[in-house]
Amino acid sequence: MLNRKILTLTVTTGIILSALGGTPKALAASTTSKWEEVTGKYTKAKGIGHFGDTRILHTTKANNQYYLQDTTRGVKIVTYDGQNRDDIRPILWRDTDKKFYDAKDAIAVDAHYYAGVVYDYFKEKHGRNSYDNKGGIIRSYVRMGDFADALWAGSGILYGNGNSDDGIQTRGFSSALDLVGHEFTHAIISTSSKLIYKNESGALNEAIADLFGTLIEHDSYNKKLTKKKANWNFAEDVYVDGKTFLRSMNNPASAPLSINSGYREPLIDSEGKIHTHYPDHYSKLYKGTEDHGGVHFNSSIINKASYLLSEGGTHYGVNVQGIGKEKVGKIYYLAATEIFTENTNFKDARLGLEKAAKKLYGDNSKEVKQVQAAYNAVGIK
Ligand SMILES: [Ca+2]
Ligand SMILES: [Ca+2]
Ligand SMILES: [Zn+2]
Repeated sequence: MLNRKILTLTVTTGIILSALGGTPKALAASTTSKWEEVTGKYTKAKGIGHFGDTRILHTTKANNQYYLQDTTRGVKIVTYDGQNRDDIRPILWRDTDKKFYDAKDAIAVDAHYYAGVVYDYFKEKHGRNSYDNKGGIIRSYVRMGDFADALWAGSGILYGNGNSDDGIQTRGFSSALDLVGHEFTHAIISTSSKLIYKNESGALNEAIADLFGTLIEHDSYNKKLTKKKANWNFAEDVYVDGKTFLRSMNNPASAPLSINSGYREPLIDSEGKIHTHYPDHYSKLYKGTEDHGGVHFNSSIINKASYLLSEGGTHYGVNVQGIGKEKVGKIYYLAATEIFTENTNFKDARLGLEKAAKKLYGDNSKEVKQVQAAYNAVGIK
């Protein structure tokens, strides 16, 4: 029943269930009172994820079982089993022989391992200790039954098993590192700028989540943690066909609108304008009430600007010289955690990013000029 409820909510909100959309009551109750905990001995174990990579897992040994509880990062990182039940009774994911090698383990292995990768990225690159910068417990919750989505639910990340709804086969939603990073970034925003999940501030929230998910994917590839080449598409690893993706940061129009369950073609806004592709310019902004005011749609305008700022290019006749992923990460991180506020809109976002770039690189730096160029290119002036 609860799964059904979550499913209904996520169908209307797209890929995440936001703070504004609300957390299902039963889930909120179980996150505060029923998350299982164990005390025991720190132990390294191994597991195999969705793509066959063997991962080192940090676990806790207790009662001759090995639990997915990593006490080496922040307070801890824990991964729970939803047991494909209709109600929520999270128990720690466990194994008896330290080898999380069964096919059913893959979703838990990837969730647990990638939570650590994401934690490490923000610690190393931005000095942040977990999403709240206080070492907050990172909870992942997998085996949610027939539920094809991932979401940040206020106190944990929930990953669906995947299914073949809409004729498109999806695998466990913890399989995509960019998606794991995306949900974790929502958690960071929820404890810092608190961008309201509606209209432009909500789309900005979505875009920042896409950006860090993608930067983490690239960082992971550079560190050789994964063999799969990094890219600027989003959530592609979830799709079994190997070619579908949810969104594209470099070429928003290349992602099919129909994939995101929040949008059905044609998307018609309150001014009667028909939207057939994700927008890459402010003149293509969706104005309407679907999906909290198009938060997973209008985010593509910011996504394109973020991509241009990193990699460069000419867009609508405006040339942008890329400053690279490291600097883009620093500028957006500073803006998202210290400059943006709950109501920051796209124009404020440009100003906030300029401010961040000035603080980091100087008032007349090329970085500031390229922030301006990237936002000029997508029509945000
Ligand atoms: Ca085993
Ligand atoms: Ca990707
Ligand atoms: Zn999201």
